[in-house]
Amino acid sequence: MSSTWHILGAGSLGSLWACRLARAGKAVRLILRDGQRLQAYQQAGGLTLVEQDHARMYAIPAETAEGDGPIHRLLLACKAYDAAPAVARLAPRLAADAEIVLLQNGLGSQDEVADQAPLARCIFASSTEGAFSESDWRVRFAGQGFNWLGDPGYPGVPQWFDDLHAAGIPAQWSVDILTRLWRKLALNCAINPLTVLHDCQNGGLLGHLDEIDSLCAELGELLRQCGQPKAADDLGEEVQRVILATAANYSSMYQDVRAGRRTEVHYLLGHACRAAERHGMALPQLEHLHQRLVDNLRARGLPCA
Ligand code: NAD
Ligand code: KPL
Repeated sequence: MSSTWHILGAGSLGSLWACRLARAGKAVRLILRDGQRLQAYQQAGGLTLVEQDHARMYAIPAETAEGDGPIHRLLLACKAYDAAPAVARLAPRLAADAEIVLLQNGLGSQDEVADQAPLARCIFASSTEGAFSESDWRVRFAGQGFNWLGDPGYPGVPQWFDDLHAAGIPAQWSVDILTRLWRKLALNCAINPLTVLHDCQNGGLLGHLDEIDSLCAELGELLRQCGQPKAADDLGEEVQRVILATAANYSSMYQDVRAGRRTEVHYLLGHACRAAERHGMALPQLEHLHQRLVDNLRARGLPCA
């Protein structure tokens, strides 16, 4: 099996992973959107990773989805709404033993990807690392964090897992990756939409703790109904801890809305509301929050799914 890391998406997290793996001497190839992006990348000469005040360029080879050769190991580092279409384009190149690492936040996109690549092993990831693009092909590592990876269908650790440690990517194999993803989704549902609706930093939500408490109660009910009771444990307390620890930050959804970018609402609050509906649950606070967010996004001319 080839040991090349194909990385789709040279945005924030994709570039962060690509540069660290390349720095550790691992074989990496970027997959870019189209010929125009490929040409622009080749003119730039590589990806630049900025850590504190140190910037270094990595001349990582790149191609488009239509490039040659089979793909055995794919890191999918695009937004949740781009994940399934991206894999559909790559499907003809996926080897029979292909493994796909899914870096998407939220839930729902993982199943959409699995539908496009039914033979591939899909490994789900949940990341608390932070990175953002300063400009094209230049990414700043903005926040130390951690990565949990796991496969809900099969507990075996992939043979390449040590590549991550060798590359300085903090990671742990997790047999309860779905619990982690649900917990993060619940935190994002309790915090991110309200920062958009109240137009505030995370800390601004300290003035709306009643609203957050009732949302957390409904989210807890939903998690238990979805077979994720551990993800519901002390949810309200953790939401408050995260709000305090990130009081001066703007949530990722707030930043997307402010920049006029599409949000991942469909895979966060949207996913929670669809799961509640599937279970025949009435969760009025959550549904009302979703409706207010959808109206807000629509009024700004942004996609609401
Ligand atoms: P990003 O928008 O910075 O990067 C995504 C990249 O994928 C873009 O460059 C885009 O052009 C590219 N892309 C999309 N479709 C493509 C295709 N078909 N072919 C080739 N390239 C394609 O996004 P990001 O911030 O890196 O986020 C990726 C995922 O990681 C999201 O789900 C996000 O919520 C999650 N996440 C991000 C961070 C962070 O700090 N940035 C932290 C935790 C989780
Ligand atoms: O993950 C976050 C985000 O902004 O997306 C936090 C900081 C937890 C807020 O929900």
